[in-house]
Amino acid sequence: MVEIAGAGQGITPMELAQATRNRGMPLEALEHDLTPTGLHYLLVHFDIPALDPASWRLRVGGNVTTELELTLDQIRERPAATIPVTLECAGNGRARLEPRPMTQPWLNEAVATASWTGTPLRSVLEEAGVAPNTVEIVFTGADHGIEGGEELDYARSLPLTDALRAEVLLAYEMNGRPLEPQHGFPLRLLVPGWYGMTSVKWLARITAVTEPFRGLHQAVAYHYQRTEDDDPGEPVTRIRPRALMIPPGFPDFPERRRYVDCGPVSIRGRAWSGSAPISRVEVGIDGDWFDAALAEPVGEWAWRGWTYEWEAAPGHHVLLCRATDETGEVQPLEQPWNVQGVGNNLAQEVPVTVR
Ligand SMILES: Nc1nc2c(c(=O)[nH]1)N[C@H]1C(S)=C(S)[C@@H](COP(=O)(O)O)O[C@H]1N2
Ligand SMILES: [Mo]
Repeated sequence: MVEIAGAGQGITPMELAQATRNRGMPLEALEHDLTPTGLHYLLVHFDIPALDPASWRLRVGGNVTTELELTLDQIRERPAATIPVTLECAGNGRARLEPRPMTQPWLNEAVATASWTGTPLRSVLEEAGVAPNTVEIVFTGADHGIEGGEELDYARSLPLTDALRAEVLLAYEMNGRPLEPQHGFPLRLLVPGWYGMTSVKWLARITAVTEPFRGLHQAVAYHYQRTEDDDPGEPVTRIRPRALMIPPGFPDFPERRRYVDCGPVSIRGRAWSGSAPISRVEVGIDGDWFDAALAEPVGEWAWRGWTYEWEAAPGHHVLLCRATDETGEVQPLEQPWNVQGVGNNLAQEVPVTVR
């Protein structure tokens, strides 16, 4: 399904068309605890649907005792929760893989943190009365297209136990305002801790099912496939640990190499993991590793800041950073290659010239 670039093959017009539709978060925006909405990364497979909130309905059905049809106002009247959540695209880091899987060519910037407001999914499922033999809940978006040779709506499922977790929201506000069209207006699923594909935008239907959902975005896409032909791969689920630094100093244009003055340089960034809290961030300088100081997390499901004070000596240097979470998982220093280019949390590398 995903083609692999040939040796030395540059970015193709198809990849460029993806990249100009799907923006990343400029890494200097790691400065903000909560990413301003206009700087939040964006990923849209098909077209952004224009949905009329007056006629839009959320339909809840399938293996339930009571089918529901909810208006946006009815959803907004339900109990609400607001939580900061770090979202990251499973394809983040893809364009740094060698050879390169040829779809949305993210470098490191497909991540952001917003404050999301919505109603817990659990209470809606309880009201519908999910029948006991239900295995998964399927979430279908209002967007439609062709992918993998098949015409379909964007749709993903969650095991029932994950769907019932308290932090899973049906979100209608981002950073205190109604969702922008590109982020799923009027309503999206928000699954903290999981890679972004799980958080279905432009939500139209929620369906309880008795067999695992086999839709393309669930059963084929978002798998850690080692080979295209004989390995379906393990499904992509929670976000792997990652630290990113704000590239220090200032850049040149268009190369974006960094320049700093010699002396003390404060290196700062953010780190997150979808499985467990971040326990350690290390900064690599010309091959040696040093512990960074950790700030309080922005929230249970959001990134935490870190800083390292570097005494910069004149010359060319390579800075790296890597995170470890409380499960002991640490970012790799060699690429975790796979066919679809998902979950590449290879440590970030920033070349710097000190003047
Ligand atoms: N309906 C629908 N939901 C979707 C997508 C999509 O294309 N259609 N993209 C998914 C992917 S791959 C990601 S990474 C996140 C991105 O969310 P954002 O654009 O709000 O940052 O939305 C997810 N939800
Ligand atoms: Mo994604």
